[in-house]
Amino acid sequence: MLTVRVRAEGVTGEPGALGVSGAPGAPGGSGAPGAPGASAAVAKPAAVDPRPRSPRTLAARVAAGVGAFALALGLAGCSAEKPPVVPSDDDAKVSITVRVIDNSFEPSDITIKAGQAVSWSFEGPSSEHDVVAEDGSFVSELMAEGSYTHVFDEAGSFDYLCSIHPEMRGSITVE
Ligand SMILES: [Cu+2]
Repeated sequence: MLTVRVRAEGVTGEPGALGVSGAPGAPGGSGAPGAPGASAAVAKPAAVDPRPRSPRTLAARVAAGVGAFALALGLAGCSAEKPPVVPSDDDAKVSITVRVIDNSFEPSDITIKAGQAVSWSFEGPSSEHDVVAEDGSFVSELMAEGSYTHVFDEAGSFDYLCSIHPEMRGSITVE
């Protein structure tokens, strides 16, 4: 290791000092002794290297595994966990309209009275979104435009989100 470092330093110094004549000689000279020197050097710490290498490999495997799990969970979250769509109450008189835009509900937290209707206006513009109540009481389809309306007959607090953008969250408080 030390010899390699010294040679490397010498090589780096030579090109600057010797200029053109040193340049072609330095790469060839450093490459030839460098390769066997490195392999020889690696052969000795090879017994030691597996320790740092195997953790790296394990870490890589774990990372890959985590990624696979995340993908699996993500896929499961998109397809399996979304409750069935609840038909929109299109004929209801809308009390409050929530804008659904990339990527938020505005306003995200609203308070209404029992019997009032909330309408979500899907405005995109670059992505489809949906409204999914955590208790499944109101669930829209993925939409890029149009609206979804739900009448809240019972008091309570209803949290909801967009199934493909978990950071899109909102809540309806019904008094
Ligand atoms: Cu969304």
